[in-house]
Amino acid sequence: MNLQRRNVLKGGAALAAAPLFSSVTASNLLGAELNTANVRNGEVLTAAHWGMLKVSVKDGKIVKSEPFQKTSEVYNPLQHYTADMVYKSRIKYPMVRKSYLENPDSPKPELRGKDGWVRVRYEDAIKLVARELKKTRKQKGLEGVFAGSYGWKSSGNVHNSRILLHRFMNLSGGFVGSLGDYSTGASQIIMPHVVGSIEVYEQQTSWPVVLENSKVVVIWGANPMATLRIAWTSTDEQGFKYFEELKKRSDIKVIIIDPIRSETAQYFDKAEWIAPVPNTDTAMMLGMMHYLYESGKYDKNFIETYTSGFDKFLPYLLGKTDGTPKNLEWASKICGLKASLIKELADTFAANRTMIMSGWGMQRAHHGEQPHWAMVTLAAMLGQIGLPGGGFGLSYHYSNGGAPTCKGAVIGGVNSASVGKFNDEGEFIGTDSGEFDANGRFVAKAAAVAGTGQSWLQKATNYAFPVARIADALLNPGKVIDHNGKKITYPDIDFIYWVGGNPLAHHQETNRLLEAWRKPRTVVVNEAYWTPTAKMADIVFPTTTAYERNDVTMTGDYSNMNIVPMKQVVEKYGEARDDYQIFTDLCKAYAKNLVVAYTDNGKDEFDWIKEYYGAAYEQVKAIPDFETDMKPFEEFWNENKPVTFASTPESDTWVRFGEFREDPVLNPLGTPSGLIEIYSETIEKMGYDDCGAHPMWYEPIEWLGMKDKPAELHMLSPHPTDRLHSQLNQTSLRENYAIANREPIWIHPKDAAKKGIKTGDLVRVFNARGEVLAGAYVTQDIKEGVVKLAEGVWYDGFDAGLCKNGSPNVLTIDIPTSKLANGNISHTALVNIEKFTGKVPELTAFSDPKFV
Ligand SMILES: Nc1nc2c(c(=O)[nH]1)N[C@H]1C(S)=C(S)[C@@H](COP(=O)(O)OP(=O)(O)OC[C@H]3O[C@@H](n4cnc5c(=O)[nH]c(N)nc54)[C@H](O)[C@@H]3O)O[C@H]1N2
Ligand SMILES: Nc1nc2c(c(=O)[nH]1)N[C@H]1C(S)=C(S)[C@@H](COP(=O)(O)OP(=O)(O)OC[C@H]3O[C@@H](n4cnc5c(=O)[nH]c(N)nc54)[C@H](O)[C@@H]3O)O[C@H]1N2
Ligand SMILES: [Mo]
Repeated sequence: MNLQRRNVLKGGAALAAAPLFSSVTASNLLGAELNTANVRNGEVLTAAHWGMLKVSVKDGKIVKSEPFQKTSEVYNPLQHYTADMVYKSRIKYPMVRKSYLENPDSPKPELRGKDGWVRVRYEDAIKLVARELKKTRKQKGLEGVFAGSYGWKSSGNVHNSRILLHRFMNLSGGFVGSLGDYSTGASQIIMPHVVGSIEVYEQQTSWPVVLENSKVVVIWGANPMATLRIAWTSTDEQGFKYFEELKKRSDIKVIIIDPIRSETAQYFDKAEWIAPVPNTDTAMMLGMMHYLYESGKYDKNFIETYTSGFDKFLPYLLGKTDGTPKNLEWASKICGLKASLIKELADTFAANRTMIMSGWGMQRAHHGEQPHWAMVTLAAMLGQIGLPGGGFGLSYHYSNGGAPTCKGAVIGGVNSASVGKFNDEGEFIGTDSGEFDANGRFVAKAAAVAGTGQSWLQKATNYAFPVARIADALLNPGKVIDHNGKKITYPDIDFIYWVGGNPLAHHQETNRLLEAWRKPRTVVVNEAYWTPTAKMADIVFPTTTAYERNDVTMTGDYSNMNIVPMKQVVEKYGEARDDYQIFTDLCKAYAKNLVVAYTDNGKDEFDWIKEYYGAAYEQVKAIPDFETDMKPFEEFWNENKPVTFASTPESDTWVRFGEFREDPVLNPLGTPSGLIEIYSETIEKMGYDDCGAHPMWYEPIEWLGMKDKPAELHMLSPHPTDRLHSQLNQTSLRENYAIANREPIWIHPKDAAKKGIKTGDLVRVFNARGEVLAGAYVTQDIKEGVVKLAEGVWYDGFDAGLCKNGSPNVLTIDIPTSKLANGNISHTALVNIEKFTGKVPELTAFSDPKFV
């Protein structure tokens, strides 16, 4: 496999594609004796999304948490709150909602989030879930069971709660899954039509190449100094190191285009900060393209050699199709920047080797397919795609894209298995790809491969729908929607099982979600904490955190830099159990012999860890002339140290689209034409009214330039600097940013003055969709007319009707980007703001719900 070109499919193939190396066991890894005992006093190495951690333990309690190593001067506060993550807002016992326990057949779902909770015995909760799941499958078929279960579950390849749930749900009879993600919903669908790959999770032109060749770096709608605090596996921290180097380089001009003067803009204090009206970047780019064309400053040769359909886009650009030339003045009126500035930017990009590093915020907006398509078209006109340090990159801000890929091995992970078959007695007898041998061992023939459309998820994907359509699907069973050229019929969901995600925080238009969430008969949630999603369940299993179990992970989604032992730091909390334990017990309660397949003949966490590590070890040993300090498993585990791999000269000098540029005939892109498609005939054939065949400016449903604005200010809800979404919201890190004990909302001094709002004030933020309380932060670091309220806030409105903690998703809009991608549009929303004058309600976001 060419490591540099591999897809880094988040949540997908990278983790789940591990073959079943059932022959590798502890006994054929010679070495020291394995020490599995917990440290009661001392330092333990583990890892989280926010990096490798050195956690100090005293008398079995966490007393300190620090980065394992120092990679740059950049401070990452997320690394210091492990103790709070173990001890705060935890669920102690299995619990069942009162009305559900009284009558699961008629459980008053409308009381979800309001009912009292009853503590039950774990064994009884297991039996209840197994029985009700079976009942739903009998009544509604597998399409009645939703287990898409989107979210940022903890690091670790064994205790991967989402895949563990899928494995259980597949083997026990199948389920409805979900398509795509919230991160790049629009981009990951449009980019394959344009450049033949998803781009957003692909390796980027390597950082050393950028630092050597780029003269201009444009950070467009990205906030890497915040978003690089974490990674999907665990951060290798390389991104900060490279951005730190970029800052030192006075010969490279940095330009930041963002309505917010983000942490990144503040870090690059000498950079130019350009603040367009939110959601208008496509118009701004069209203006630049019009200028480049008219002035003849575009790269005609590149357009002719490497792209297709420019001629069909041109009439639109020049205004021949609609009478509106997309010139500088036109763009200026929409994006609120001076025409001379837009021109100057275009000139700067054209005259210098320019790398456009884009984040994903701009595509999490209405018609979010357009900005990245327009960006690729702009980059094509600049003609630098495939040159060292030129072109565009959609992942420099995420999981350390651009950190050169290392040579070594990748750790595998638990897979989702295949859909189970049962005999007339209801006993599990095998799957399409696995059966019992004469000795009663379950043998999985083919390795199950994750990814939509693969056989293992076939039954589920027949009903799967785009992930951010969850509320729409729950509310409208049987509704047919368009999606990327296909029709999808929503299933009739009556049972939800969620692990490793917090939809009551992450999904748009919370009040609509609440209504939808109160439709199914049963909701089961595995959670460590009393999150709003746990509070909206019927049955809750308390789970361990990653610090209460043993596991293994890589760091560096692109670099594959380290293999890290994730050692259990402390004892399991209260009655918390591992997700793996819970699903193992559910298998036992569900059907005879099911557990044999689920656990692959009885494996425990160490059996899996050894298997994955062992396979990686064999892989590394098989590389000819490869020097590595990778040791047999026992030594690795006992040592309390990561295995570190190094990059190669080839990966250090790698240029995205370099081969394509060298020879587009021998190395075509994966598009129908093999070229960059500025015009897509595939999309043309779909005939959608909200996504045409070339990049276009569409007015978003709500924005500052619209007629008859339904509210005054544009709210952006970017990713939180001091959290990973809703994770860490309950920790004392919140004291550093909360204002008036609420989520802070940034507002420009002029807007604040009009409302008599000062920093520190408690404010009410509202629109037709709902209202929240927030704490005002008056600052010049935001464009006038725009407010910022970060996502990932624990919703706190079950008793109040308004969210007392300030969750922006109460105010966002639950419609899709377009029929093409059906991504969420969380950065498109207008809101009003005023000083809150009523009786201040008590914050209950982090407290237990009502127990009876
Ligand atoms: N307004 C707005 N909304 C957004 C966005 C935005 O930009 N603006 N961004 C969107 C994006 S890109 C994303 S990715 C989503 C993120 O949304 P989520 O991924 O749902 O957010 P998290 O808070 O990370 O939720 C993870 C949950 O899993 C739990 N968990 C962790 N480890 C385990 C485990 O081992 N077992 C179990 N059972 N549970 C575990 C954690 O306690 C936590 O509650 O939000 C989306 N929502
Ligand atoms: N610390 C931390 N890091 C994270 C996460 C986290 O929760 N916390 N989440 C991770 C995840 S799951 C994801 S998907 C990524 C998300 O990465 P992104 O999607 O890139 O992050 P956002 O914060 O949504 O947006 C980035 C920037 O875009 C700006 N922006 C929003 N709308 C517009 C617009 O219309 N035009 C322009 N020019 N700019 C705009 C925002 O102000 C913000 O500064 O981050 C990852 N990293
Ligand atoms: Mo995301």
